[in-house]
Order: sequence, then C-alpha cells, then structure tokens
Amino acid sequence: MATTFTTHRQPLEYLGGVRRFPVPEDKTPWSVDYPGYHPVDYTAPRVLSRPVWADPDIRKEEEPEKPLQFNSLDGKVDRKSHMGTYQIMDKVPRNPVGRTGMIGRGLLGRWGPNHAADPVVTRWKRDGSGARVEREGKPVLEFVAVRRGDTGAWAIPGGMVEAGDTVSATLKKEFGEEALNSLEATDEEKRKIEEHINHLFKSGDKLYAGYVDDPRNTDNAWMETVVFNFHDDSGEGFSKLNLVAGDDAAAVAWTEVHSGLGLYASHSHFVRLAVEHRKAAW
Ligand code: RP5
Repeated sequence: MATTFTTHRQPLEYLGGVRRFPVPEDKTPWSVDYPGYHPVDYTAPRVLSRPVWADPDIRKEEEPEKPLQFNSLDGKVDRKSHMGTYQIMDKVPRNPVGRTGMIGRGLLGRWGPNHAADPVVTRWKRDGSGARVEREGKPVLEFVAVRRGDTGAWAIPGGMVEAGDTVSATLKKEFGEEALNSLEATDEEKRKIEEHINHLFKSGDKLYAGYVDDPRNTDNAWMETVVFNFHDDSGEGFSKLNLVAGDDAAAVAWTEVHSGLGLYASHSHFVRLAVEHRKAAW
C-alpha cells in the first residue's frame, strides 16, 4: 500500500482552540502558487516557556546563543528528516509535505522534524479453546492501543524521542509508561516491567520511518516516527502483561485489528503495515 501524506485533512480547529487558515487540497503543495495564503502564526505558550524539549524562538531572537544545525545531528538533538533534506525559508524549516494553514511550532517543541517512536505490539486473536480466529481465511491480529489524553483518539502507545535517547530505548520507555503505567510502579514492579519489556522487545521488525500526519503539524514543525512491530506468535509472552494506562494515556486495551479502525494521525496506516507484514486479516 502506498503511503500518501496530507496536510489538508487535519481539523481546522487546532488543539488549544486556535483555528488554522483553511488550505484547499489542490493548494497544499508548495509548488502551487497561492498568493492568498495567510497562515495563522501560533506557538503554544507552553512551548514558548522553553521546557527542555523546546527550541528557542529563532524567528524573534536576533542571534540565538548557538544557531540550530538543521538537517543534521545537532548535539543530542536529531534534526535530520527521514524525508530527505528539508528547506529553510526565512530562517525556519519548511514542512516537506506542504501547507498546513499554520506557521510557528503550534504544540511542537522542535523546529523541523520532531522525532517519535511507535511500537505496534501484536498477538493473534484466539477463541476459548486457544485456536486462532480467522476472517476470510486469514488470522486476525490484536494490538495494544491506548486512548490519548489530549484528543481522546485511540492510538499506538508511542512517544517522542528525547534528546540523546535512541529509538529502541524510546519504544520500550513509552510502552512501559503508557501501557503498563511504569511511572507509578514500585521499584520491584518497575524491575519486573523492565525485565518483561526487555525480553519481549528483544526482536522487532521495522515497518516504517517517515512523516506522520499528526494534527499538531505546522508549516515549520512536524512529526516523524519509526514504527516497529513486536509480535507474540505463541500468545504466551505479551498475554502475561498487566495492561494499565499511565502517563498521558487515558485507557489501554488489546484491540482487534480491522479496516474500520479510526486511529490517531497515521496510526491506522502503521497498523495496516503490521497486518501486511504478518499476512493477517484486515
Ligand atoms: C505521533 O505522536 C507519533 O506517531 C507518536 O505516536 C506520537 C508522539 O507524540 P506524543 O504521544 O508523545 O504526544 O505523531
């Protein structure tokens, strides 16, 4: 299945009550002239307050202490894009997919790519006798989904790669925090969770690395991710996990995979990639 990226299907109402400038589908690509384009300029106050995960406001600062090194590894911050070299226009990166109706960073901390990692954790759906359930001759998958606290949408329990962290550490950390509530576990429980995850996440298959059609994207800041599939073929491993929603997840559940899943951002597409990889029912 080909991946198609859009920016025009994102809701006009941005999280936090700001409204994007509406961009018609045919005006999304930068290659199309659009003299009437007046994007709203928005960066959330939370981002401007300079938490550790946010860059300085380089459009306003005459001389930022140390210029950001776009399209490269900038100290501990990876500013390279999976999409190739992105352009810098008027000091700031330009979304490689097209116009979003908003300039600034919105809710995102980094100018340019904001890197995330997404673990698609799967097992086969089984009936009471333990036999695999099939649909149209193909086995049915289940995956661990979380309900996001911000939009309320169901999603893969992924998260941002923090400066200096690796994708594989982020995959484990985010799954532990969002699906197993490791943040609120006792030291002994934490040790067990870590042991479990290290074992279960020992071998994963990379499904995707690239742009995410995330509702927070702007013309100057966008989400990218690396997606891995961790699959429990026997049903013996992951089934023992005690799923408890934690961190910014409002709920967590093993969820049957099918074509009607309406997940957050590009997550239905990522789950579909796992389905194709496992030759499962859709
Ligand atoms: C999505 O946002 C990614 O695919 C990932 O699942 C998520 C990371 O952001 P947070 O969940 O940390 O907000 O674009």
